[in-house]
Amino acid sequence: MGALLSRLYYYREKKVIILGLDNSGKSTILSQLLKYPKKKTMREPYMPPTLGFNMQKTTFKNRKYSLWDLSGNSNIRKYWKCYFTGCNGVIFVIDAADIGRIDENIGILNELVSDEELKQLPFLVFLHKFDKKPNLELWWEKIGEVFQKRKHKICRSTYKEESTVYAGFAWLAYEMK
Ligand SMILES: Nc1nc2c(ncn2[C@@H]2O[C@H](COP(=O)(O)OP(=O)(O)OP(=O)(O)O)[C@@H](O)[C@H]2O)c(=O)[nH]1
Ligand SMILES: [Mg+2]
Repeated sequence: MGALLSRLYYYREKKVIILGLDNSGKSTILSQLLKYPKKKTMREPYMPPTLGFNMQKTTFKNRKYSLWDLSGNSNIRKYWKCYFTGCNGVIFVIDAADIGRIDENIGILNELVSDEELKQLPFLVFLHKFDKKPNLELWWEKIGEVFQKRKHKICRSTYKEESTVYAGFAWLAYEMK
């Protein structure tokens, strides 16, 4: 009976929220995940800023997910919390080429990491737009300080390479088991 229940839980749809500052690349990453397992590289995406949120369902390696892409607009961020309930994992997307927003990113990450509803959840951080050759080491150091021993993974990503996004998501999927 216990084995059956844990199997049912394993295959139950998991809720993932995709957070990050405006223009960081959340909707682009969502569209990459929706294309899984196609390996065709994207053209430079035309993505208008998300208004409110965009929820899409997908299947990744035989398991179902609802992916909640929330707007990063500063007026909308205060409403992110409304979407935390029932969440199983968090993706945080950073425009790693925008070094001028490092403090803003780290401040928000600190708030998220200490949020009661997100406390037990695995965090996947994408250092996005690495095609622009950002200084990733600086980000790694700062983000490492935020998480310390807490469960997280940092992956670089770009619209030019789906495989990096899939590898990161595979880690999150495993941790949400
Ligand atoms: N160079 C480069 N540009 C990218 C990449 N991914 C996305 N972009 C561009 O970055 C801009 C923002 O991408 P979005 O995916 O809309 O960002 P977002 O985080 O959803 O933004 P909001 O909805 O406003 O919160 C778009 O103009 C994309 O074309 C990438 O890997 N490299
Ligand atoms: Mg968006």
